[in-house]
Amino acid sequence: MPHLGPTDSSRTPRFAGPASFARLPRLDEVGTADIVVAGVPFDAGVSYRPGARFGPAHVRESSRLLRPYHPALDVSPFEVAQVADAGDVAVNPFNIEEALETVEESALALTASGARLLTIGGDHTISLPLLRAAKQRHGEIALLHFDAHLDTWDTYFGADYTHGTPFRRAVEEGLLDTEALCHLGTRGPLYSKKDLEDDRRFGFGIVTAADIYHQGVVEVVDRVRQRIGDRPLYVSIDIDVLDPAHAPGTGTPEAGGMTSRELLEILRGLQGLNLVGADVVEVSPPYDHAEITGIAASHVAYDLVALLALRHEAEASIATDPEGPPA
Ligand SMILES: [Mn+2]
Repeated sequence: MPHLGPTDSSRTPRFAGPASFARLPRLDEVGTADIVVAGVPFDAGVSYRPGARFGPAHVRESSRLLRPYHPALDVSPFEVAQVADAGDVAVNPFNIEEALETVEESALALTASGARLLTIGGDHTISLPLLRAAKQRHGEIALLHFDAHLDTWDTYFGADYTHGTPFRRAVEEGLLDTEALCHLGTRGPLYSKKDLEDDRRFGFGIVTAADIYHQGVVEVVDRVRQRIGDRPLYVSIDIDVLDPAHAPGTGTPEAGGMTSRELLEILRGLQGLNLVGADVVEVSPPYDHAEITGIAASHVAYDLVALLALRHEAEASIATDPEGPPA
Protein backbone atom coordinates (compact mmCIF):
# COMPACT_ATOMS: atom_id res chain seq x y z
CA MET A 1 0.00 0.00 0.00
CA PRO A 2 1.48 3.38 -0.97
CA HIS A 3 1.53 5.85 1.89
CA LEU A 4 -0.90 8.75 1.86
CA GLY A 5 1.25 11.82 1.19
CA PRO A 6 0.73 15.55 1.39
CA THR A 7 -2.04 17.39 -0.45
CA ASP A 8 -1.09 17.65 -4.15
CA SER A 9 0.03 21.24 -4.63
CA SER A 10 -0.49 21.04 -8.39
CA ARG A 11 -4.22 20.57 -7.70
CA THR A 12 -4.80 22.53 -4.50
CA PRO A 13 -2.64 25.65 -4.07
CA ARG A 14 -0.25 25.57 -1.13
CA PHE A 15 -1.97 28.51 0.53
CA ALA A 16 -5.41 26.84 0.47
CA GLY A 17 -6.93 24.50 3.00
CA PRO A 18 -6.12 23.69 6.62
CA ALA A 19 -2.48 23.81 7.76
CA SER A 20 -1.26 20.41 8.85
CA PHE A 21 2.52 19.96 9.05
CA ALA A 22 3.87 19.91 5.47
CA ARG A 23 0.21 19.51 4.32
CA LEU A 24 0.36 15.91 5.51
CA PRO A 25 -2.76 13.89 6.28
CA ARG A 26 -4.13 13.90 9.79
CA LEU A 27 -3.43 10.80 11.85
CA ASP A 28 -7.17 9.98 11.98
CA GLU A 29 -7.20 9.93 8.15
CA VAL A 30 -4.57 7.18 7.96
CA GLY A 31 -5.24 5.24 11.17
CA THR A 32 -1.63 4.44 12.03
CA ALA A 33 1.62 6.04 10.98
CA ASP A 34 5.33 5.30 11.09
CA ILE A 35 6.18 8.87 12.03
CA VAL A 36 3.81 11.13 13.93
CA VAL A 37 4.10 14.91 14.16
CA ALA A 38 2.28 16.39 17.16
CA GLY A 39 2.02 19.88 18.65
CA VAL A 40 2.18 20.78 22.32
CA PRO A 41 0.83 24.33 22.68
CA PHE A 42 2.20 25.02 26.16
CA ASP A 43 4.22 27.96 27.47
CA ALA A 44 3.48 28.10 31.18
CA GLY A 45 7.13 27.19 31.89
CA VAL A 46 8.79 30.26 30.35
CA SER A 47 11.02 32.66 32.30
CA TYR A 48 10.94 35.62 29.89
CA ARG A 49 8.94 36.19 26.70
CA PRO A 50 5.78 34.07 26.42
CA GLY A 51 4.02 33.02 23.20
CA ALA A 52 5.34 29.51 22.46
CA ARG A 53 1.80 28.18 23.03
CA PHE A 54 1.15 29.51 19.53
CA GLY A 55 4.23 27.71 18.14
CA PRO A 56 2.64 24.55 16.74
CA ALA A 57 0.05 26.44 14.68
CA HIS A 58 2.70 28.87 13.42
CA VAL A 59 5.16 26.15 12.40
CA ARG A 60 2.39 24.29 10.56
CA GLU A 61 1.37 27.49 8.73
CA SER A 62 5.06 28.12 7.88
CA SER A 63 5.46 24.56 6.54
CA ARG A 64 3.13 24.89 3.53
CA LEU A 65 6.02 25.29 1.10
CA LEU A 66 7.86 22.10 2.07
CA ARG A 67 8.16 19.73 -0.87
CA PRO A 68 8.17 15.93 -0.86
CA TYR A 69 11.77 15.20 -1.96
CA HIS A 70 14.80 15.98 0.24
CA PRO A 71 17.76 16.32 -2.15
CA ALA A 72 20.54 16.62 0.47
CA LEU A 73 19.51 13.32 2.10
CA ASP A 74 18.23 11.80 -1.17
CA VAL A 75 14.94 10.66 0.33
CA SER A 76 11.21 11.21 -0.16
CA PRO A 77 10.31 10.92 3.51
CA PHE A 78 6.55 10.76 2.93
CA GLU A 79 6.98 7.86 0.47
CA VAL A 80 9.29 5.66 2.53
CA ALA A 81 7.21 6.14 5.67
CA GLN A 82 3.63 7.00 6.50
CA VAL A 83 3.95 10.40 8.14
CA ALA A 84 0.89 12.04 9.70
CA ASP A 85 -0.04 15.05 11.80
CA ALA A 86 -1.72 14.07 15.08
CA GLY A 87 -2.79 17.63 15.89
CA ASP A 88 -2.20 19.19 19.29
CA VAL A 89 -2.03 17.67 22.75
CA ALA A 90 -4.54 19.56 24.91
CA VAL A 91 -2.55 20.53 28.00
CA ASN A 92 -3.63 22.39 31.13
CA PRO A 93 -2.16 25.93 30.87
CA PHE A 94 -2.60 26.54 34.61
CA ASN A 95 -1.01 23.41 36.12
CA ILE A 96 2.49 22.55 34.93
CA GLU A 97 2.73 19.14 36.59
CA GLU A 98 -0.61 18.04 35.18
CA ALA A 99 0.51 19.31 31.76
CA LEU A 100 3.67 17.21 31.98
CA GLU A 101 1.61 14.12 32.80
CA THR A 102 -0.67 14.78 29.83
CA VAL A 103 2.30 15.14 27.47
CA GLU A 104 3.90 11.92 28.73
CA GLU A 105 0.66 9.95 28.39
CA SER A 106 0.04 11.35 24.92
CA ALA A 107 3.58 10.57 23.78
CA LEU A 108 3.19 6.98 25.01
CA ALA A 109 -0.18 6.64 23.24
CA LEU A 110 1.17 8.09 19.97
CA THR A 111 4.18 5.73 19.99
CA ALA A 112 2.31 2.59 21.16
CA SER A 113 2.23 1.26 17.58
CA GLY A 114 6.00 1.68 17.26
CA ALA A 115 5.72 5.09 15.60
CA ARG A 116 8.49 7.63 16.05
CA LEU A 117 7.34 10.99 17.39
CA LEU A 118 8.37 14.50 16.37
CA THR A 119 6.92 17.12 18.70
CA ILE A 120 6.53 20.82 17.96
CA GLY A 121 6.40 23.03 21.07
CA GLY A 122 5.64 24.71 23.14
CA ASP A 123 8.34 25.81 25.54
CA HIS A 124 11.25 23.58 26.52
CA THR A 125 9.53 22.27 29.67
CA ILE A 126 7.82 19.67 27.45
CA SER A 127 11.06 17.84 26.65
CA LEU A 128 11.05 16.29 30.13
CA PRO A 129 7.83 14.28 29.70
CA LEU A 130 8.83 13.45 26.11
CA LEU A 131 12.10 11.99 27.43
CA ARG A 132 10.20 10.12 30.14
CA ALA A 133 8.12 8.48 27.41
CA ALA A 134 11.20 7.80 25.24
CA LYS A 135 12.96 6.13 28.21
CA GLN A 136 9.98 3.82 28.71
CA ARG A 137 10.08 2.83 25.03
CA HIS A 138 13.84 2.54 24.47
CA GLY A 139 15.71 2.55 27.80
CA GLU A 140 18.26 5.23 28.68
CA ILE A 141 18.44 7.81 25.95
CA ALA A 142 21.38 9.59 24.31
CA LEU A 143 20.60 13.28 23.89
CA LEU A 144 21.72 15.96 21.47
CA HIS A 145 20.42 19.23 22.82
CA PHE A 146 20.61 22.22 20.46
CA ASP A 147 20.11 25.39 22.47
CA ALA A 148 21.67 28.74 23.33
CA HIS A 149 21.23 27.69 26.98
CA LEU A 150 22.16 24.70 29.10
CA ASP A 151 18.65 24.12 30.50
CA THR A 152 20.24 22.22 33.39
CA TRP A 153 19.46 24.84 36.03
CA ASP A 154 17.86 23.71 39.27
CA THR A 155 14.80 25.85 40.04
CA TYR A 156 13.23 29.22 39.28
CA PHE A 157 11.27 30.90 42.09
CA GLY A 158 11.27 27.49 43.76
CA ALA A 159 9.69 25.77 40.74
CA ASP A 160 11.28 22.48 39.65
CA TYR A 161 9.56 22.23 36.28
CA THR A 162 10.34 25.14 33.95
CA HIS A 163 11.80 25.63 30.48
CA GLY A 164 15.26 26.15 32.04
CA THR A 165 15.38 22.91 34.03
CA PRO A 166 14.19 19.92 31.95
CA PHE A 167 17.59 18.27 31.41
CA ARG A 168 18.66 18.48 35.06
CA ARG A 169 15.40 16.76 36.00
CA ALA A 170 15.95 14.22 33.22
CA VAL A 171 19.39 13.30 34.60
CA GLU A 172 18.04 13.12 38.16
CA GLU A 173 15.25 10.81 36.99
CA GLY A 174 17.74 8.49 35.25
CA LEU A 175 16.20 9.01 31.81
CA LEU A 176 19.47 9.75 30.02
CA ASP A 177 22.57 7.76 29.07
CA THR A 178 25.12 10.00 30.77
CA GLU A 179 27.89 8.69 28.49
CA ALA A 180 26.19 10.25 25.48
CA LEU A 181 24.90 13.73 26.24
CA CYS A 182 25.83 16.88 24.36
CA HIS A 183 24.69 20.48 24.16
CA LEU A 184 25.30 22.20 20.85
CA GLY A 185 25.22 25.93 20.14
CA THR A 186 25.43 27.24 23.70
CA ARG A 187 26.52 30.83 24.22
CA GLY A 188 25.75 33.95 26.20
CA PRO A 189 26.20 34.87 29.82
CA LEU A 190 25.53 32.45 32.70
CA TYR A 191 24.75 33.05 36.37
CA SER A 192 28.17 31.78 37.45
CA LYS A 193 30.92 29.31 36.53
CA LYS A 194 29.13 26.78 38.74
CA ASP A 195 26.49 26.41 36.01
CA LEU A 196 29.15 24.81 33.80
CA GLU A 197 30.58 22.70 36.63
CA ASP A 198 27.13 21.31 37.49
CA ASP A 199 26.45 20.62 33.84
CA ARG A 200 29.71 18.73 33.41
CA ARG A 201 28.95 16.70 36.55
CA PHE A 202 25.66 15.58 34.94
CA GLY A 203 27.69 14.19 32.03
CA PHE A 204 27.09 16.74 29.30
CA GLY A 205 29.65 17.59 26.68
CA ILE A 206 29.42 21.04 25.16
CA VAL A 207 29.94 22.19 21.59
CA THR A 208 29.52 25.95 21.86
CA ALA A 209 28.34 28.26 19.10
CA ALA A 210 31.94 29.49 18.93
CA ASP A 211 33.21 25.90 18.51
CA ILE A 212 30.89 25.45 15.55
CA TYR A 213 32.27 28.65 14.02
CA HIS A 214 35.92 27.78 14.63
CA GLN A 215 35.85 24.02 13.94
CA GLY A 216 33.18 23.90 11.28
CA VAL A 217 30.25 21.57 10.77
CA VAL A 218 32.19 18.54 9.50
CA GLU A 219 34.44 18.27 12.56
CA VAL A 220 31.53 18.89 14.93
CA VAL A 221 29.48 16.14 13.30
CA ASP A 222 32.43 13.77 13.58
CA ARG A 223 32.81 14.46 17.34
CA VAL A 224 29.09 14.06 17.95
CA ARG A 225 28.78 10.80 16.02
CA GLN A 226 31.64 9.26 18.01
CA ARG A 227 29.94 10.22 21.26
CA ILE A 228 26.51 8.86 20.28
CA GLY A 229 27.38 5.64 18.44
CA ASP A 230 24.28 3.50 17.90
CA ARG A 231 22.55 4.39 21.16
CA PRO A 232 18.87 5.32 21.00
CA LEU A 233 19.06 9.06 20.33
CA TYR A 234 16.69 11.91 21.08
CA VAL A 235 17.31 15.30 19.44
CA SER A 236 15.86 18.35 21.16
CA ILE A 237 16.09 21.64 19.28
CA ASP A 238 15.38 24.94 20.99
CA ILE A 239 15.00 27.32 18.05
CA ASP A 240 16.95 29.91 20.08
CA VAL A 241 20.06 27.91 19.14
CA LEU A 242 19.86 29.97 15.95
CA ASP A 243 21.10 33.53 15.98
CA PRO A 244 18.25 36.02 16.50
CA ALA A 245 18.86 37.04 12.86
CA HIS A 246 17.66 33.54 11.89
CA ALA A 247 15.08 33.09 14.64
CA PRO A 248 13.84 36.33 16.20
CA GLY A 249 10.55 34.79 17.33
CA THR A 250 11.65 33.04 20.48
CA GLY A 251 11.51 33.45 24.24
CA THR A 252 15.10 34.05 25.36
CA PRO A 253 17.20 35.24 22.38
CA GLU A 254 21.02 35.45 22.63
CA ALA A 255 23.40 37.08 20.14
CA GLY A 256 26.12 35.08 18.38
CA GLY A 257 24.25 31.95 17.38
CA MET A 258 24.57 29.57 14.47
CA THR A 259 22.89 30.06 11.13
CA SER A 260 19.99 27.94 9.94
CA ARG A 261 22.36 26.56 7.26
CA GLU A 262 24.79 25.33 9.94
CA LEU A 263 22.00 23.74 11.96
CA LEU A 264 20.56 21.93 8.94
CA GLU A 265 24.03 20.72 7.90
CA ILE A 266 24.71 19.31 11.38
CA LEU A 267 21.35 17.52 11.34
CA ARG A 268 22.11 16.00 7.92
CA GLY A 269 25.37 14.73 9.40
CA LEU A 270 23.33 12.61 11.83
CA GLN A 271 22.03 10.34 9.06
CA GLY A 272 22.18 6.68 10.07
CA LEU A 273 22.14 7.29 13.84
CA ASN A 274 19.43 5.53 15.85
CA LEU A 275 17.08 8.54 16.11
CA VAL A 276 14.02 7.53 18.15
CA GLY A 277 12.36 10.91 18.71
CA ALA A 278 12.82 14.66 18.46
CA ASP A 279 11.33 18.02 19.29
CA VAL A 280 11.50 21.58 18.01
CA VAL A 281 10.54 24.05 20.72
CA GLU A 282 10.42 27.70 21.79
CA VAL A 283 8.99 29.23 18.61
CA SER A 284 7.09 32.31 19.80
CA PRO A 285 5.10 33.74 16.87
CA PRO A 286 4.22 37.11 18.49
CA TYR A 287 7.94 37.98 18.26
CA ASP A 288 8.38 36.58 14.75
CA HIS A 289 8.61 38.68 11.59
CA ALA A 290 7.73 37.56 8.07
CA GLU A 291 7.68 33.92 9.28
CA ILE A 292 11.50 33.95 9.63
CA THR A 293 11.42 31.77 12.73
CA GLY A 294 8.49 29.68 11.54
CA ILE A 295 10.23 28.85 8.27
CA ALA A 296 13.47 27.95 10.05
CA ALA A 297 11.57 25.71 12.48
CA SER A 298 9.53 24.05 9.74
CA HIS A 299 12.65 23.23 7.73
CA VAL A 300 14.42 21.90 10.83
CA ALA A 301 11.36 19.74 11.55
CA TYR A 302 11.34 18.52 7.93
CA ASP A 303 14.98 17.45 8.23
CA LEU A 304 14.16 15.58 11.44
CA VAL A 305 11.25 13.83 9.69
CA ALA A 306 13.64 12.88 6.86
CA LEU A 307 16.13 11.39 9.35
CA LEU A 308 13.34 9.48 11.10
CA ALA A 309 12.04 8.24 7.75
CA LEU A 310 15.49 7.03 6.66
CA ARG A 311 15.90 5.15 9.94
CA HIS A 312 12.41 3.67 9.55
CA GLU A 313 13.23 2.57 6.01
CA ALA A 314 16.54 0.97 7.08
CA GLU A 315 14.89 -0.95 9.93
CA ALA A 316 11.94 -2.04 7.76
CA SER A 317 14.32 -3.39 5.13
CA ILE A 318 16.32 -5.31 7.78
CA ALA A 319 13.01 -6.75 9.04
CA THR A 320 12.06 -8.06 5.59
CA ASP A 321 15.60 -8.99 4.48
CA PRO A 322 17.91 -10.33 7.20
CA GLU A 323 20.87 -9.60 4.91
CA GLY A 324 20.06 -5.93 5.42
CA PRO A 325 19.72 -3.05 2.97
CA PRO A 326 22.06 -2.87 -0.04
CA ALA A 327 25.24 -0.96 0.78
MN1 LIG B 1 15.83 25.68 25.91
